[in-house]
Amino acid sequence: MTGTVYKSTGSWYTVKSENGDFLECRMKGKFRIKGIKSTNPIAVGDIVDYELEETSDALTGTIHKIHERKNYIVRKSVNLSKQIHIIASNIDQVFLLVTIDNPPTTTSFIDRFLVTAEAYGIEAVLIFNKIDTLNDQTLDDQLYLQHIYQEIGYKCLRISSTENKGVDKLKEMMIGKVSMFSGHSGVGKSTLVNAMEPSLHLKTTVISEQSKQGQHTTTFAEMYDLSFDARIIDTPGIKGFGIVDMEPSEISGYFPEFFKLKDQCKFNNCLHKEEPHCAIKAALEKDEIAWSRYNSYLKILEGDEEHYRTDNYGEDRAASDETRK
Ligand SMILES: Nc1nc2c(ncn2[C@@H]2O[C@H](COP(=O)(O)OP(=O)(O)OP(=O)(O)O)[C@@H](O)[C@H]2O)c(=O)[nH]1
Ligand SMILES: [Mg+2]
Ligand SMILES: [Zn+2]
Repeated sequence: MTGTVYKSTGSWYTVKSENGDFLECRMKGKFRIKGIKSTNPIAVGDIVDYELEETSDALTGTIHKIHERKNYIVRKSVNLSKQIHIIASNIDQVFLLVTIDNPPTTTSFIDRFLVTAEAYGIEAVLIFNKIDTLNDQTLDDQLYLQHIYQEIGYKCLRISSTENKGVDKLKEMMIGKVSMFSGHSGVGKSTLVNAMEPSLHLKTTVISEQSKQGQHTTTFAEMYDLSFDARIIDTPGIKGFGIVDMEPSEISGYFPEFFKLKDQCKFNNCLHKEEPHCAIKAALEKDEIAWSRYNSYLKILEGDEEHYRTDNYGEDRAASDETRK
């Protein structure tokens, strides 16, 4: 039998069968995807084959095959093994929720996320959430950020999940698709799912008054069928985003505004650092490329890891704050 993984808690997977029933399944044997070593062999969104298993008290299943993934999105775990964690698979688009100050989202975090989405060929859309909370200063910051990303070509939405502003436009973009919400803890991912589908009553928690950080309320990625022919994967908040190893020469290809110009650099192996006649540096000087983007690029090039606090992906973290650019 074939079904889709809607939730994974580590050892158990909730699978939706083709006729719409949900079944708790375990994994049989070991799964490896060619070349990658992930902390989770099966991810939400995976299409799997399973067999029914009747025990004395419950009907469960065992998964014995994962169908080839159309795509998947991963982040690197920061424990020593440098394993990767598959956040979700077979998704049509990913929405990154950004808040300006409650909690703060850095451009470095946004850019790491976007680079990963580009690398895995998944369309990313930015959602500026909590627009109802903006004051004069933070409104300027928000509009400036939106301007930067729109210029590059990323779609941006302005939403208030609690006041239901901008939600209809988002729903329209989700029809007929599998979407994923990502972003720091506390940006309002689950609140936004509730705004679209109040009957789900997903758990949400106020952010900490003191630290301005979320409280890691959602603990497992989970997919939900929505009443308007859409599916959404709500995910646990992520603190930092480790980029899966890339060759230095390929990184600028995942910055669309760099990619457009790089043929005009004098050297075809230009890394856009100190090289003469670099089209990217020239564009930067003319303010045609944002400094925040260039700084993110340099950080990724240097292999700078973002530092992490504990989040819900079960990894060891070094506690350190990212600074907002
Ligand atoms: N004012 C305002 N508050 C919001 C908005 N969206 C979410 N919140 C609040 O932000 C807090 C955190 O929301 P959650 O939905 O739990 O955040 P989350 O992104 O799911 O967090 P994790 O599950 O921890 O990753 C809650 O108190 C929400 O009510 C919004 O648009 N405006
Ligand atoms: Mg949540
Ligand atoms: Zn260059």
